[in-house]
Amino acid sequence: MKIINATLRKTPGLHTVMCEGEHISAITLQSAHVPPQAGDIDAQGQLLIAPFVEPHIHLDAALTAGQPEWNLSGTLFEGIERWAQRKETITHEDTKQRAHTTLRMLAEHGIQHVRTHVDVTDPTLAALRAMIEVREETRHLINLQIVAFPQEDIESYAGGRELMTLAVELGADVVGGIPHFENTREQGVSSIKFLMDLAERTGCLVDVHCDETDDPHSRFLEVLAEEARVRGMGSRVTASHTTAMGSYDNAYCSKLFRLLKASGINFVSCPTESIHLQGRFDTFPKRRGVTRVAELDRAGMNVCFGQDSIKDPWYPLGNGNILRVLDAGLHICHMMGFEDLARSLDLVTDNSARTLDLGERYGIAVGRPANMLVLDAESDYEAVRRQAKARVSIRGGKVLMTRVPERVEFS
Ligand code: 17E
Ligand code: FE2
Repeated sequence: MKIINATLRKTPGLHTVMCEGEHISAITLQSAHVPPQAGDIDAQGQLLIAPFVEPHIHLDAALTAGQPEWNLSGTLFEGIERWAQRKETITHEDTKQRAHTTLRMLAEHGIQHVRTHVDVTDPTLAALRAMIEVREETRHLINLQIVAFPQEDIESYAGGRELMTLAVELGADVVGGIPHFENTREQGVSSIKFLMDLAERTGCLVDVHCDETDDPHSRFLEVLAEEARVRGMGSRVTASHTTAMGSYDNAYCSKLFRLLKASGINFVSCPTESIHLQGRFDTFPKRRGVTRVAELDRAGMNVCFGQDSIKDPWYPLGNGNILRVLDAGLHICHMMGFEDLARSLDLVTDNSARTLDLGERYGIAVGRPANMLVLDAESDYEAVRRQAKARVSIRGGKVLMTRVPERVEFS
């Protein structure tokens, strides 16, 4: 396979990218636009990028909004209650079917790597067992990482530690946590020590729902970062949400940032989700309830954007389009300066791939898997402004999907 007339991010000129089998075999700079020959994919000067990444979604809960009741307060806590009701009725087939439908939506939007949290506070682990099958059944579309996520806590839930351990034995890739939701601060701290031990022992990655609250006293991030630093595990550890950081005062944050940087951990922000769920206990002025994305980024830390939900008890909208989240996130996080816009796709591609620890399994470079998108835009700026879609999605050196651009005709 050969892709011609491609614009690569951060590299001037038009390029030809050759694939052999499932890998990229050559990348050459063209001296001019070249005419297509039979079988070539002509990027027509538009961006050829590594696939979009979804670093944070809850596939087990997707498409269950309103079942059996809607979240009327819009809080995280009512979401957890509504989900506990729906969880009683989940089945293996129901979970698989909703996960397959949702993954297809993600693939349609050019996503080829997904990290999903799956609730393991269920004595039967029904959703986890289903998702492990889905991970195999969807390999042609995407690579799926499964997080053992203790939605109703590790320490405050009966058998929580055993369920986490069993989930990893059954094949979870990543260890999760939710320290801010444990009954006490001490349980939050001990849940982090437990989950870091589990990950270190088993070689799993770590992704913790951490301080997803507007409570400025929720300070589990420092505990997670220090555990990661001391164990030398930073690049394998992610703190998701960290919305309390939007409420920390600057004096504390300036000390915290020193530790965060030394730890080398990754950050995921879900800006559409957080702008919806947080700020719910404020009147006016009302907090944005989102972590310090621009500040983390400017301090040289790795931060990316995720969707979190599609039509679930926490969030009623969503459609798989990560550029919608990028658009909203850039607004919410005050990242609309030209320099931010001009590299905005980092937040949904390279930074997310680093969070997922994909290493050489990701990126447009010789020897790496031939997974790529031709986007309907010539720059990051235009891609986010126009909510550009993937025209072609290439996976393993073959065309996975093509999109016929919509045509508008005035009469
Ligand atoms: N569970 C949770 O604790 N937080 C969220 N944002 C979602 C599920 C979607
Ligand atoms: Fe989440």
